[in-house]
Amino acid sequence: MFKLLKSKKFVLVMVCLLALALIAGCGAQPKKEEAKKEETPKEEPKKEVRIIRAGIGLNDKHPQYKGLAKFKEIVEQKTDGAIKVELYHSGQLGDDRTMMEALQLGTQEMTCPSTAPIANFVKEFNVFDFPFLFPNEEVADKVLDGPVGQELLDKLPEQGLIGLAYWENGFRNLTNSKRAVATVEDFKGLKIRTMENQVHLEAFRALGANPTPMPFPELFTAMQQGTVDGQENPYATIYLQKFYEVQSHVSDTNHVYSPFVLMMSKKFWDESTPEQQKIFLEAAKTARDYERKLNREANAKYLAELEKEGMTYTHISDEVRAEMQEIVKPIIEKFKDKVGAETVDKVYKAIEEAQK
Ligand code: KDG
Repeated sequence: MFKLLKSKKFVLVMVCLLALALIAGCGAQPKKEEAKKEETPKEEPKKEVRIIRAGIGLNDKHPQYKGLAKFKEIVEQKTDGAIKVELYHSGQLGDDRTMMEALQLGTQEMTCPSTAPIANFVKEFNVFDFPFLFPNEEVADKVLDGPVGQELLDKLPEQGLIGLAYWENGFRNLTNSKRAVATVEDFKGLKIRTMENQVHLEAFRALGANPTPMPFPELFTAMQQGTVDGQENPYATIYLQKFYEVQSHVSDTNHVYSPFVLMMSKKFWDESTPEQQKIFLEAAKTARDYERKLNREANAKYLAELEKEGMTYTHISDEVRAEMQEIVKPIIEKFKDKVGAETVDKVYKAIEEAQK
C-alpha cells in the first residue's frame, strides 16, 4: 500500500516537473528569438551627403567644364561619398556676377568666373585685366600661382568667397560681324561686348570702339540680333560656343590674358572639416593643371577650325599691337591708383622676376 502510494506520488511529482519544464521551455522561446535578433547586424545610420552645386557660364564642351568634372571626380572619391558635386554649365545657375552673389549668400557652393567680374567684389583683381599684362602663359602661371596671386585670393574671404586656385580662360581675341580688323582705325565705332569690368570697358573706348558690358549668357543672342557687332574671347570659347555662326571676322589681338578663379562659398567652406578643406584645395590644383593643359591645346587648334567654319582671320602686326599698347597706357595709369598702386607694383615686379 505504502509502496503504491509512494509510486503514485512519484508519478505526480514527475508530471508536475514535466509541466513546469514545458512552461519554462515555452517561456524561454522568445528569449532565444531576442538573442537571434541581436545577432543580426544593425542598420548603419544614414551618412549625411553634402552637395556642391558648381556653375559656370561656358558650355560643357569647354576645358573649364572638363576641369570641373576632374574636380568632382577627385572630391567625391576622396571624401568617400560624403560630398557630391553637381555641375551646371551654360549659365544654368546664372552669370558670373549672379553666381558670386549666390556664393556670398550660401545658396550656391561653387563657381569659376573670369577675374574681370571678380574685380567688382575685390578691386585689386582689376590688375589681372590690364591690357597686355602677361606676355605668355608660363609667366602668368608663375605669377598667379605665386605669392602675389595668393595675396589677392586672400582678399576674397572678406567678401564671403574662398579662392581655391587660378584656372585659365586664356588670351582674348576680337571677333565681329562687320569688317576685318587689322589696324587701330578698324576698331572705330564697332559695338563690342565686354565683360562687366571698367578696365575692359575703358580700354575698348580708348581704342575707338563702342563697348557695352554684358553678362556672358546673353552674348550669343546679342550678336545674333545685332545688338552688338562683336566680342572678345579666347579661340576655345569662340569655337566651342559656336560664335562663328554669328561672327565673320577674327583678329589675333591677344590684348589680355584672362584668368579664372575657382571659388567656393565661404559658408560652405566653414561648414567643412579641415580634412575636406584640404581635399578641396588639392583637387582644385590637380584639376587646374588638367584644365590649363586642355585649354592650351584647345586655344592652339581652334583658330584653324574657325577659318574652316568660314571666318576671316586677320593678323595683328607687332607695330599695330605696339600702337594699341600705347593707346591703353593711360588707362593702366588711371587704374593703378584705383586698384591699389602697391598691388600693381607687386604684380609687375613678379612678372619681371618670372621672365628672368
Ligand atoms: O564660365 C566662365 C564664363 O562665365 C565667363 O567668365 C567667360 O570669358 C568669359 C566672358 O567673356 O564672360
